Amino acid sequence: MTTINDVTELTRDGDVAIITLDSPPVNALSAVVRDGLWEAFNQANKSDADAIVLICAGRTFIAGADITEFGGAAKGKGLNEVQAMMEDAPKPVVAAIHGTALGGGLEVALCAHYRIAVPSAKCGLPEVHLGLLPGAGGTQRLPRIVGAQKALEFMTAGTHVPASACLDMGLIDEMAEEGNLLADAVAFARRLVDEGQPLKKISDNDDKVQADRGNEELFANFRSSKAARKFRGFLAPEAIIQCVEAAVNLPFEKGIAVERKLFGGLVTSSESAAQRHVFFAERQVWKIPDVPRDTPVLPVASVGIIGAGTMGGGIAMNFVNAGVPVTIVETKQEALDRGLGVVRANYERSSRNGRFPIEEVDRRMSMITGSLSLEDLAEVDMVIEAVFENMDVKKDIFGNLDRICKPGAVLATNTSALNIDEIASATTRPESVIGMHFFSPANVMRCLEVVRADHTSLEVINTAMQTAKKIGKLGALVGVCPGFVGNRMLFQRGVQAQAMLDEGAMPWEVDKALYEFGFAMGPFQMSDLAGLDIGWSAEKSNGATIRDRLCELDRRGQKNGAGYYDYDENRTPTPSPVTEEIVREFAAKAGKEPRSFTQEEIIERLVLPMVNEGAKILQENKAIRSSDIDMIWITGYNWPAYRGGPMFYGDQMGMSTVLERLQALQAEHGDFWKPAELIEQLAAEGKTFAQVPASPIAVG
Ligand code: 3H9
Repeated sequence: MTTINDVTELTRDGDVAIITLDSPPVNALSAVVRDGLWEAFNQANKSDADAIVLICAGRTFIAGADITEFGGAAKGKGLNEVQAMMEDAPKPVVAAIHGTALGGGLEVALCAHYRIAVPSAKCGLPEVHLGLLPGAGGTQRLPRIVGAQKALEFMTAGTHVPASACLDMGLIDEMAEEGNLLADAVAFARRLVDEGQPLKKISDNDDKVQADRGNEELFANFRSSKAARKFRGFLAPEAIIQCVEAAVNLPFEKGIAVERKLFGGLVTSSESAAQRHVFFAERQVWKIPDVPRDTPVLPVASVGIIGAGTMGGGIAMNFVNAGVPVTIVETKQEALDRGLGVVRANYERSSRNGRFPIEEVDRRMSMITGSLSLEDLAEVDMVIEAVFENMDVKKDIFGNLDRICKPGAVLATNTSALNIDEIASATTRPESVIGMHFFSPANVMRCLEVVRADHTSLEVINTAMQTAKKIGKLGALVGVCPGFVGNRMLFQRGVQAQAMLDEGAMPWEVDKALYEFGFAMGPFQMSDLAGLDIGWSAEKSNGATIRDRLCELDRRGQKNGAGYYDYDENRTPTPSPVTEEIVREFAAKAGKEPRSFTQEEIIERLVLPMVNEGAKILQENKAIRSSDIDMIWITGYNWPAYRGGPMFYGDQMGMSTVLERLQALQAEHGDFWKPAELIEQLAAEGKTFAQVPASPIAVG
C-alpha cells in the first residue's frame, strides 16, 4: 500500500491498481484531494498494473468541487490536470460509484474510461443550483453521451438521477451488487483487460453531438419550453444552454474553452455567491446552539389537526404524504366534509398531473380520520391547532388539549401572529407547547417557522424540528414576537408599499419592481389574489385607506374581477383607471405631487425596511442567525434564491451603505427608518450580518 497523501491511497489487488479517496464528509475536490488524485494516477499510470479502479471511502463518491474554495486563490493541481491524467491513462480506468457522483465528481468519473455503480448510487450535475454550470468538462462530455436534448434537461434541472436510469442513458456502463462495489469493480476492470476493450474517451465520441449539429430549433424550443419558465432571473441555465450549443457545433477543445469562459463569469457573479450562501444556509438552519444533537426526539407516529380549513387540510397532507396518519377535528360535519373534500380534490389533481396513480388518492385519504370531537385526540403524539386567529378560542382549545391529550404529546399551534406564551398559559404543561407556523399553501410551501415559547422543552423543540425534516419542510427555529420572523418583516415591507401609494406611486409600478427583482408577484397582486376584503368590514369602513375605498366600490380582488387591477375572464390583470383615480386623490389629499418612482427607489423602499427589521430580530435573538432569516424568506415568500435572502442582500450592499441609506430615509421620511442598533454597531466594526455569531433564541 502507498499512502499518497492524507486523503489518498494507492493499493493493489493483483494486477489492478486501486486508488482510494477518503476525504470526509463528501470527498469534495479540495486542493488536497486534487493533489492526491493527480499523484495517485501518476504513479498508477507508470506502474505495471493492467488497470486502475478509483473508489471512495465513506458515504459517497465525490460530491463535487469543494464549494468553500470558490472565490479563494487557486491552490494545488487543477482539476483539468487530474482529469487529463485519468483520461490519458495507458490502461483502463474504472470509476466505482456509490452514494452520489455529483458535479465535479461526476465530471471526474466521466474521465474514467468506464463507470460501474451500485444500484443505490445517484449521479447528477447540480451546479445550476449553485448558480454555476458543470465547469470541468461536463457540459461537453454529457451531450456526447446522451445527446443535446437530454443533456439540457439533465443539467438545467440538476437532479440526482438513480443509477438504473444512468445505466439506460449510458452514463454508467455496469451495475455492481450493493455492498460489493470494490470486488465488482476490480472484476470489471479485469474483464475489460482480458477482452481487450478500448480505452473509451468520451471526448472523442462525436456521434451524438453530430446528430444535433446545426439544429437551432432544438435550442429555441428548449429556451421557450415550460421548464425554461423557472429560469427567470437565474444566469446559469442560459449559460448551460450556450455550452451545449458549443458542444454540438464546435470541436471538443473549443467547446471546453466556451465552458471555461462562461463558468468564470458565473463563479464570480453575485447570483452564484447568493446561491452558494443558500446551500450552506439550508444546512445551518438545523443547527441549534443550545439544543445538542443527542437531545431526545419524541416519537410522532400519529398527528391530530384541529381545523379543516385551508391551513388544516394542507398541514394534514404533509403528514399523510410522509406516511403519518392524521385525525382532523372540526366543530361541524359540514365544515369537516368541505375540508376533506378539498384535500381529496388536491390529491386528485396531483394524480391527474401524473404524480401518482388514482388508487393512491383513496389510500392517502384512508390515512385521514375526520372527527367532531377533541376527545379523539387522546392518543395522538402531536396536535397542531389550525383554527382562526382568536386568542380566546385558542386558549379554550389548549385548555381542553391539556385535559385530553396523553402526557408527553406535543401541543403545537399554527398561529401566525398570536402570543404562544399566552396560549401555553392555558395548559399545565407549557413545556409541551410550541409554534409550528406553516406557510400557505401548507402542502406546497417549504417554510415552517418552529416557534420556541418561554417554557418549550428542548425535546419538544428537537421533535418539532425533526418532524419538519420528516415532512420535507425547512424548519427554522424562531422566537415569540409579533409576526415571528417572516410576517414581522413582511409587515414592514407592506407599510412602505402603502406609503408609496399614498405618495402617488401606482400599484402596478410597485408590483412590477418586485417582479423584476425576482418575486412571483408584488404586494398588490398578492392582495388581489388573496381578496382585498380579508379583515375588512363594510360596517366599520370609512374610506380612510385606498383599500377601504376599493372595497367600498366592491372591488374585492380577482374573485370578483376587480381590485387594485381590473381582470378579464381569464384573470389577466390590467391597470385600473378607477384605482389610479383613487391613488391620485389620496396623494393630492396628502399634498403630494403624483410622480413616477424608479425601480431602484421602489426596491430600496421595500427591501431596506426588511433588512432593518431583520437586524432587530437578530439583535433581539428572535432568530438564531441571519442566514435562517434568509431561508425563511426564500422558502416562505419565494424571495429569489439568486439574491440570497434579505440579510444576504444587506451584506452585499455593505453595512455602511445600509446605514447611510437608512439615515437618509429617516431624515426624509421620519423615524420608521431609524436604523437598528445592530446595523450601527456592525457598520462601525466593518462587519456583516453573516459574521454575527449564532446564538440561542431568547426566552423568558
Ligand atoms: C462543482 O462541482 C463545480 C464543477 O462543475 C466545476 C469545478 C471547476 N463542498 O448535505 P450534507 C458539506 S460545484 C463543500 O449535510 P447529505 C456540507 O456543507 C459542486 N462542502 O450531507 C455539510 O457540511 P456541515 C457540485 C460540501 O448526506 C457536509 O458536507 N456538487 C459539499 O445530506 C454534509 O453535507 C454539489 O452541488 C461541497 N461540494 O448530502 C453537491 N457538499 O456538516 C453538493 C457537501 O458542516 N452536496 N458539503 O454542515 C450535496 O448535494 C450533498 O451534500 C450530498 C450529501 C448529497 C453530497
